[in-house]
Amino acid sequence: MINGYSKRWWKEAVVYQIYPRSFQDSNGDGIGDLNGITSRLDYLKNLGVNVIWLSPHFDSPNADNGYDIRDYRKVMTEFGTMADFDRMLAGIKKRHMRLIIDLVVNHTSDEHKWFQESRKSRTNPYRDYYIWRDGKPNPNAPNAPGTPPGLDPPNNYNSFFSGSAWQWDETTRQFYLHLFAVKQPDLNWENPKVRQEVYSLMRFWLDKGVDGFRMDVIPLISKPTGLPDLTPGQNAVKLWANGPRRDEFLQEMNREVLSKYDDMSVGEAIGIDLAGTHDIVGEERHQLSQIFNFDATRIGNQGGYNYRPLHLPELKAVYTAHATVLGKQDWDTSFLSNHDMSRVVSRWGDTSTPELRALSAKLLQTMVLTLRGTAYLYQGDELGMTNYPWTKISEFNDIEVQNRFKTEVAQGKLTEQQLIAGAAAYGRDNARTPMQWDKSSNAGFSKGNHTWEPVNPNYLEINAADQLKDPDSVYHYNQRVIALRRSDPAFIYGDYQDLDPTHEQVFLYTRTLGASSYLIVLNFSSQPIDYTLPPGTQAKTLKLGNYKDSTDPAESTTLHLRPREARIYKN
Ligand code: TEU
Ligand code: CA
Repeated sequence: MINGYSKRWWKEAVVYQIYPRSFQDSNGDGIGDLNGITSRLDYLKNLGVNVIWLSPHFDSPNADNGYDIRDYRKVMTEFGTMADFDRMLAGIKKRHMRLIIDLVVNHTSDEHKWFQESRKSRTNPYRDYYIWRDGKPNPNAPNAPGTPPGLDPPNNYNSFFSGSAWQWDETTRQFYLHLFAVKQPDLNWENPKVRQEVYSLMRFWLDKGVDGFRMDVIPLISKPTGLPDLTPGQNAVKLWANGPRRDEFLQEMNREVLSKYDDMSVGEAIGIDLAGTHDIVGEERHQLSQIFNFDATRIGNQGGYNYRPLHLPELKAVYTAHATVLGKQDWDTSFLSNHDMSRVVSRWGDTSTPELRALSAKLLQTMVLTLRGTAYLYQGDELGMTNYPWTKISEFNDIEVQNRFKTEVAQGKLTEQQLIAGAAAYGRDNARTPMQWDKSSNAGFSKGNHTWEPVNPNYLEINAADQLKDPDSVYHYNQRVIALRRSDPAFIYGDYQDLDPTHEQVFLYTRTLGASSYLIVLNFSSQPIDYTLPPGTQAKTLKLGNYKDSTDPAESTTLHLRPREARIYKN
């Protein structure tokens, strides 16, 4: 035990998320692949990350870029073969890194053989692998495309990807549930056969040497009893994420699989608030190791792609709440980005000049790497990669954008320009443009003449090759912060305290473990600030900063902070 926490490898990890489609193409088809990842393992090892989270690599028709799985035991053809996977895994292990893969078992692809069988007849043995219901008679039914005259869907649930969450199937004249795309039918976890199929596929990958799972929308697996209509104003995701058998299923998964391996599990816990976190991650609950709780990253979200500007005290309040509500039995995560979000430096940094962009990227990564919990970095953030300059609806690959265009824009709820502006600022495609490796064509991502997402034209200014040669680059700065974090357990198991919760520009907090205490100072504004430390606060030895030099002598009580300046002091 350290400071009341049990010591675990996954608590000390710095995880790097790879979205394989956009990481490195090795065969010139413009799509990233597993051999491409293998060719970049030294880059990751040298960065200092020690766990890789691989977004889905399984066989998929890519309705949702791999989050619609057609065969859980087959590698997606575009990504390579099982031999390529084994070679990648061996390369990861050889470098003393670990691999967690993406477990997407709330739903499958509609092309999965289970669903192909399920939809054949109401008596098919696979029928109850999914959630089928009769429609509700309604003589005035709007007869939406694909639904029969005189019937409404079984209830009023809407999909995350626009439109009803129910799809009519003419063959058996019932609707099936899909909380996401039509091509992503929800599995029926009430069916013990489904659960055993999931546990079996989990063992298949764990027995190959995989070190655990990121679990896609895992709180949604237990559907509300009777699938009742949502009442006006009711939060659908909260209802779906807190079903009656969720914890029972997760405890069964832990008992039958997770507890039998030295693995980690991180749940993508949409719909779970801080108060509900212990139920899933508490060590005595024997469910998951940790969850992604989106309190921080969803700050300012006003629905869809509408966000208020970041108000720093609101963000600080989230971290203090986590530090006070979560006990020593509950492990947290620290992240600001993933494949479902815009680039964090464009979202919460200043990209108006190359200098401010680099400073902002370093500042944001400093925060992720010094807050409480397992740290997660998203591919490209270690370079300060930015949003792409989207201009047309047709440029967006994301089904979320395309479906909003087909529904909300078609229905006049928002204009095409509004959708383009929203998706350009906050859409998921921003995180999915190809990694920017060097100045060669397609930023070194692909030797092909077409890439599946456009390469950001700023690859000439932002690319790994240039940054590997520049000791003051965002990449090397990340390397130094990761090394500092790894050098002292205070950053892992230390207590957290916010020393100035109301300040609107400066984030000032400590990480303390016994005699070891660090002061982290972050100027979130692009203006210089003469910041007087709260009484009794010390800034003794500057260990690391995102400016080349420090203007303030040791033990200063007023810090002359420069725009987007980050400093880590050891006291
Ligand atoms: O994301 C679930 C999820 O909540 C996101 O769809 C989010 O609501 C949305 O993107 C906000 O813009 C997981 C995966 O991370 C995502 O890539 C998949 O599309 C989704 O589940 C379905 O598998
Ligand atoms: Ca390829």
